[in-house]
Amino acid sequence: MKLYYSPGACSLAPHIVAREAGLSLDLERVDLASRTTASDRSFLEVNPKGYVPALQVQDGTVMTEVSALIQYLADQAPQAGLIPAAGTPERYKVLEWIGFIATEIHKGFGPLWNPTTPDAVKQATKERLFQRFAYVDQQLDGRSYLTGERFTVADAYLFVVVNWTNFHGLSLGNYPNLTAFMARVAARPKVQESLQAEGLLKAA
Ligand SMILES: N[C@@H](CCC(=O)N[C@@H](CS)C(=O)NCC(=O)O)C(=O)O
Repeated sequence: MKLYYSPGACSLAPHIVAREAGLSLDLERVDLASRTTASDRSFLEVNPKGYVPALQVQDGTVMTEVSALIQYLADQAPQAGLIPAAGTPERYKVLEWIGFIATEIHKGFGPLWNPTTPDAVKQATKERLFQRFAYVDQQLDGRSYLTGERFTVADAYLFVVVNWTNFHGLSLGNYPNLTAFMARVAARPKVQESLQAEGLLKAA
């Protein structure tokens, strides 16, 4: 399998899930500005939507959308326990979190990435994100991960998007449970490996 990624982007979520699942994964970097892959191919030929992540699986099929990829990868290695079995109430709880993270947090950052966004809109965007962080912080009270003591694909996704606070100067100071969660996930060996592979950590 090959994952098309950009360092630190939402493609880091399927990257982490693949490593946590023990799956073998090739990585190909994408320059999002020019939409060109590291092998000098137009990325639009890979994913006509033009954004990462894209995952090319064994038979050559290309799959896209973080929400689909993290479930697909976790389902390839059920023994890793990264997602509850399909059809169980626990699975729907993880799906609920994935939906929340995708639409309220991942896309909630959107205006902050656009240099032409007016300051007032940026401020409103930050306030809305803080409301979402407050909810997550409350949900994490007394538990290590979103659904309890077991790390799931939803935790990988949450970690990646909340990490963007570092790019936009958003403090997590008011959210101690979320802050502890970020440190807990960052300390996982497979997360460290993923960050290192994307050039986001200095080699030891
Ligand atoms: N709906 C897509 C959104 C993916 C997305 O937002 N990708 C960003 C990086 S995090 C990107 O590649 N942006 C560049 C662009 O849209 O041109 C998903 O959930 O996978």
